[in-house]
Amino acid sequence: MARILITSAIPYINGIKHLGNLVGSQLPADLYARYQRGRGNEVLFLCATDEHGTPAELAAAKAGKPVADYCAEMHEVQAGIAKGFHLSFDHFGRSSSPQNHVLTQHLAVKLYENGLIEERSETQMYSPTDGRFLPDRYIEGTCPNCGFENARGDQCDNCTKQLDPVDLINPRSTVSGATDLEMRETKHLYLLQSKMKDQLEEWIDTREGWPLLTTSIAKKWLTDGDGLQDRGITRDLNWGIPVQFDGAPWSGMDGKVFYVWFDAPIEYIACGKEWVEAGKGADWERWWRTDKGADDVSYVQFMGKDNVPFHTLSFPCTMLGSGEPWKLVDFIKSFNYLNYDGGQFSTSRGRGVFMDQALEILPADYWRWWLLSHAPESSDAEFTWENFQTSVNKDLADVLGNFVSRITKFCRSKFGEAVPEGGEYGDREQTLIEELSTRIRAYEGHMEAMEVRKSAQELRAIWVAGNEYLQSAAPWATFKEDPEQAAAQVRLGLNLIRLYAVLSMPFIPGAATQMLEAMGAQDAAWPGDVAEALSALPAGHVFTVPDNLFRKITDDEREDWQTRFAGVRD
Ligand code: B3M
Ligand code: ZN
Repeated sequence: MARILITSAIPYINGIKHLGNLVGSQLPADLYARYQRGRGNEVLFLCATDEHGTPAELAAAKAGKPVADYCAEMHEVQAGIAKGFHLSFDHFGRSSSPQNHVLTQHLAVKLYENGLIEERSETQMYSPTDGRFLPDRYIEGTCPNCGFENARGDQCDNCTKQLDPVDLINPRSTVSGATDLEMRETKHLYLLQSKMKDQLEEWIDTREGWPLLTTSIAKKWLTDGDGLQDRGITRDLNWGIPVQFDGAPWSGMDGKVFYVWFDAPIEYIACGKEWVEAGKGADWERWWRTDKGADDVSYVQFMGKDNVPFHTLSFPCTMLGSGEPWKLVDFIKSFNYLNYDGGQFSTSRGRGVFMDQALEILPADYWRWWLLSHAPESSDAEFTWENFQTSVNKDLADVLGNFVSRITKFCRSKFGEAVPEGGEYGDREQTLIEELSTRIRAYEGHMEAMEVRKSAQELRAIWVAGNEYLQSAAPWATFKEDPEQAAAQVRLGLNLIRLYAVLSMPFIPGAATQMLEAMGAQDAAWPGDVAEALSALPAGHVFTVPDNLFRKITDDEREDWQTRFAGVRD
């Protein structure tokens, strides 16, 4: 039994994520976790909310809440939605957890002791009125380029020019509106990534079978311009993991916290500790420390392409640079972007479908199926309502749903709600078994390789094969001349439902569970020999006819939703 550690990029705490975010990390990670569990492997699947940084502080201020309260509430909201989408995390942690505070501070000390963290002095905007240094996004003023009056310290939203706070005309604090800002000298910690360049390059070069999308991004950062840059890892914020703490080897860092991208990936590990301390697991080090058994763990990370540099360079720099035996990632599965109906999803303009809204209009499986079968793997992908309607109505309702409904209803009307005896399987059945054997092995290969779209295509072909069999065997016609043979065909069909449930569980866990329950199946083991799997439900085994598994999306609904999600969410 293999041991597989899976992490999904951890979603920012501010606000509810859209479907593009979901398909870029959490959903494919869940697909893989469910598949590996289905294969009988030991899986630890971790995710969390990413709670630090300016966006969290600003969102809390906008909501008129203390940031700790805001994060606690939003964590619950995101956890509830994740549950609604059947995301099967073993633990959904929080980057603001005490465990992450301890581990982040510990790793910073290790890096400092190893000469990989350095104090640097710089001048920065200070607001005497607010009594604090202001990060770029807390300063606004007039853009020197276009005259826009509300340009931010880091960028002008009107002309998009990248700015430095000192460039702004009449700068003011967005905290208090104060204009008496001055430049003052302050210290920050820098992670000396440049010193780790060779070690990181060697590590990346020795990763086997990494997708080009992943390695090319990492290589670009390693070699472009002057090569890998050192990075400031502290910020002047109140909310976050304090840089000044008991036992810190530096001083004068009061009022500063670690940069959100420094502590967020460390939360992957801290989440393992949270999992144990929540009473859900026994030993996190077995997964995370190579000196404690994690040597034979296979570790896979899922994320959108914009997160790749942090996971191929910054985080490995922290891990390797600590000199401690941390488990490093074995495979990074990264995704392109999902666009929405001719444009982009936009959180600020409320354009596109957000996770909570999706669940309000349709069950999770409909979304899971469309998103996964159209995952933006080799290029960006686009959500359109027409395409969504077609996929749901054809793949789910016409192919899978119809198969289940026809066979169970026909059996009930002719043989009652128990698997009929009938004769042996004949040629037609043998042909089907052979086709299914080939397809199931192909499906396994694609799932192992995390080829999400190809897996979905193969699964669909497996459903289609059953439908075509039913169409040609036509037990309703056979029944008139040869009820024995019709009974055997129905027995096969009912067994196929159970098999489909097992194979479909990673994609559509809601419907798959319904199918298993209707079949009264105790055994949901992954199929080895297909002929054997198709005799799991013996003659006499009792089942029930399930409610319709999927309903069709009407043209009216499609048009209605298209208008509703076109933009501007309140
Ligand atoms: N929260 C960015 C994102 O959600 C960031 C990922 C952190 S992974 C350690 O895209
Ligand atoms: Zn401007």
